[in-house]
Amino acid sequence: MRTFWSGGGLEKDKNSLHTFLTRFWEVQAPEFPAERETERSQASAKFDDSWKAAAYWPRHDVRATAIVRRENICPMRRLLKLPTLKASTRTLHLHLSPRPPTTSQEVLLLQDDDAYALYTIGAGHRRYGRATSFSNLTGQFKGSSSYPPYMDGIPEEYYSGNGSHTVPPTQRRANATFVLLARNSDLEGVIKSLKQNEDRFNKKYQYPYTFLNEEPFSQEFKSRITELTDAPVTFGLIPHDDWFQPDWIDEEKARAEREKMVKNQVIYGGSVPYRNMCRFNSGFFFRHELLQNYKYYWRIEPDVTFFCDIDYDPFLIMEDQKKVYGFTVSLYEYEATIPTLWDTVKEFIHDNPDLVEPGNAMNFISDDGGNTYNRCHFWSNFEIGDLDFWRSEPYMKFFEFLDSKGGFYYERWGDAPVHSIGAALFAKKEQIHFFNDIGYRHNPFQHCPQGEAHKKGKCWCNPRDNFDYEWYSCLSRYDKMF
Ligand SMILES: Nc1nc2c(ncn2[C@@H]2O[C@H](COP(=O)(O)OP(=O)(O)OP(=O)(O)O)[C@@H](O)[C@H]2O)c(=O)[nH]1
Ligand SMILES: [Mg+2]
Repeated sequence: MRTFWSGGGLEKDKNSLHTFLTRFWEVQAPEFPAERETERSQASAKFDDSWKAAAYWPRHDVRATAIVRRENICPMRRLLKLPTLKASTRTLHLHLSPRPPTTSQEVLLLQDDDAYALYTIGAGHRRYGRATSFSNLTGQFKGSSSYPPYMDGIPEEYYSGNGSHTVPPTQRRANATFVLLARNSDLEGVIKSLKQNEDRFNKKYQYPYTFLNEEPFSQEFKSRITELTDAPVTFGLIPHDDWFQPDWIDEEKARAEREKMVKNQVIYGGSVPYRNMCRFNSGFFFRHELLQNYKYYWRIEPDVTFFCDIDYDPFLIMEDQKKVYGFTVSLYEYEATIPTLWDTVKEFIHDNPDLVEPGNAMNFISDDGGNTYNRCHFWSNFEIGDLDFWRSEPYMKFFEFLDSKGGFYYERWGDAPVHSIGAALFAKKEQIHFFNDIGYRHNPFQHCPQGEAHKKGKCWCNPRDNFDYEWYSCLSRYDKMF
């Protein structure tokens, strides 16, 4: 038996362990506790097993059989110091237990026929820290790039000093704005989001706000918003043709499809304004005249929650690390809203192979190299992105092609899958960033930073309520790409 103690942040280790499990082993047939049988069968019906056990860890007791990938047997034997792990041994029994000796420690028990090893990871034994943390173990398998870059955290120099309430106006800023698309009737929800954004982040940084609407904003809307912030605020009108259903859409056909969706209880299935909104966000907002001179944007929606202090400038991370898209939650799209979307995407790729970026994030959106769409997308109610990326030739051509098929109206293509597929095809995977330290909720899901990140951001969300590795989340697919 051998015990490894980790001194790194627990969260970092959890993520690394997760990568470790999903990346180097194929974890199969987890046995869920009896009381979770319903979830187990739902999960098996929908998703592959490889990430399932890890997705449930560490909140539940999970037993699973792991098949060690052949090429990893030797390095594993060395690293885990399991002398009996013979080259021929590929099956291990895993026990991921939520009941270690203390709450800050988690246990991973590996067993094969002859031996077992007990690994405890936790924050309590810093003396043995670095050399034995799971982050380091995973790093040793494939060099430092064997886990997603976000797990390294935001470099310390980006944090403004503890207790400082403002960032000097002379300090470097990005060319960036918040973007809020809203109706006058969204005012109360917008106020809630904006006040939190001010308190958690923008009071210090003073980035401007850009509001967009297809109708003029009311005087009440404008005054209630402007009194919330010292940052510049502008209110823009969306050009008619960028918003409303184009004339060339066959309205009879579109109406019939809407009625079908209503009958099938597809969310927003009967709504034309919702479709206008999805199409506008997919292909027009970044071309609005008020956004022309900006490079980066942060999208905010009504009624969202920001849980943590953001003491660094996410826009500078985007700029300095050449990121083009940032997210906090990812999940599966409703199939009923996008029946022909992927075929259309494939047609586009077939006709424009040169536009697809090498080193892209195809593995996030497809499990079979692009043949089918796995419905994973980044939840676009939160986005920090590069406006020039959307304005670039590949994405513009892509959007025009999708739009020409009419799927925004004949189906109900969302801006979330459209942006996500665009980002996955035309950016390098490293350019898509998971903002792990931004605690965020848009009902009904939330990302709550774990461990050190939770503490650092003084987050007020319950760390147990975190969507990251729940069964409907796609984050493990994102992790697996690296
Ligand atoms: N100007 C304008 N904005 C809209 C309209 N419909 C939606 N929006 C905005 O578009 C964004 C997305 O709309 P939501 O209603 O939040 O859609 P959702 O996030 O998919 O669904 P829920 O938030 O769960 O209702 C929000 O910022 C809305 O304020 C509209 O008809 N006009
Ligand atoms: Mg919303």
